[in-house]
Amino acid sequence: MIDPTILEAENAKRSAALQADYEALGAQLARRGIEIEALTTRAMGFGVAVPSWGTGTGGTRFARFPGLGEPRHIFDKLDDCGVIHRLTAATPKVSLHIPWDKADPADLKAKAAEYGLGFDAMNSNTFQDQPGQAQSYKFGSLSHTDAATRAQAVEHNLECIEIGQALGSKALTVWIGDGSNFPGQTSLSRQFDRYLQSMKAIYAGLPDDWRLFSEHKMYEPAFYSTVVQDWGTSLLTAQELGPKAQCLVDLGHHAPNVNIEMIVARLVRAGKLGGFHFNDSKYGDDDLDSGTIEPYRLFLVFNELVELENTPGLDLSHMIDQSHNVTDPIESLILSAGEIQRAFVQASLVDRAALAGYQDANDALMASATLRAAFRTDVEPILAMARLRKGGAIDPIATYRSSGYRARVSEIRPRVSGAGGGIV
Ligand SMILES: [Mn+2]
Repeated sequence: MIDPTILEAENAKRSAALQADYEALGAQLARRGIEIEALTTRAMGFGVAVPSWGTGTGGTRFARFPGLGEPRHIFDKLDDCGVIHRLTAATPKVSLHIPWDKADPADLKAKAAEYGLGFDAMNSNTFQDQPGQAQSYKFGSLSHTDAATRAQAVEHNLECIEIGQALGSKALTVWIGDGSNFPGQTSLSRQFDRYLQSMKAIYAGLPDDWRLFSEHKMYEPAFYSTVVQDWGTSLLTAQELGPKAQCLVDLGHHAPNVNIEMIVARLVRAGKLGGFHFNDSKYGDDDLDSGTIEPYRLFLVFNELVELENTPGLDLSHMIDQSHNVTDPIESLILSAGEIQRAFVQASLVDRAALAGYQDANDALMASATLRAAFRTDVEPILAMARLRKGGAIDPIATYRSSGYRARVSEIRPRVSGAGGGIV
């Protein structure tokens, strides 16, 4: 997929500069009492899952403008995920979406194995009607007033678990579009009761070593009320279901200015943080690439995670969930993986002893400055060295462009019609 000679040639062009930058940063960090090799080891151990659906071009309610060589099916998507992992060496897993990615699990496993990829959380889909489906989700799925519709939605989630088990996945993420568009349209409490009842049926079908993630989102497609609208409802759900149920935080699914790092700290405290969908947003959804709007907030989220990383039982699924409308999705996912890894490494070099001292002494200025000193540190040489040592690219975007991958696949993948809106 990526010609190894091109990868080697691209790395050779940059290796002397990287070595010099790495040594300079190492010396700078050593003066601060930080061992650069320890950070590089942490960077090498960090991984974030790519969403299969993110490899295609997204869209809005208004239109979708397809790109060249878009994946036709899950096997093309896995090829694209393989390219991303080959170059970044930081995206070892793929998160699948059913039914969009439905195929023989043996074939999926074989294809993923070609690229050394595994599978992160499975994602169910009860926000769309599929061809031939008996009951419609127009007025909801797991919380629908009609028992047969709820049963169908539960059954679909159980099927996602079954497929995931064959693939080696260990979690199911449930996000529903259920809610209402008018005040009075639904009973807010009875609708939530029905949702919980359905989730309990899914939970009952969960293997012992699996987790069930509840993902909240403040609005859309239900524009007046959404059943799982915030982390409070998500936590309530996870607590009511049991120990295998946890919350998934999608950074874009909050109102602007919401203190997401604080939500993260609270959910860890409750033993209920299961994972993330990373992205960024200017307004209120998951539409933009990680680190493009509020890189400091991404850092602050990781600051909490690093501070709490030794919490017993904490086991997080790091996943990306973005909609790529005007970029090559592979390039967006490559850069996003790097931005997420960057925030992790920057948070790892916070002087925690100094920070705790300033906090205890109520020295707000120095506490804040301590965080920003870590955030200001350009850790790119660490990220590039981590990639190089794992066989990836020092500059993954430049290498991807040199490889001609997109032009090559566009010859065998026909352009998908741009008519109608799109969902990612
Ligand atoms: Mn999401």
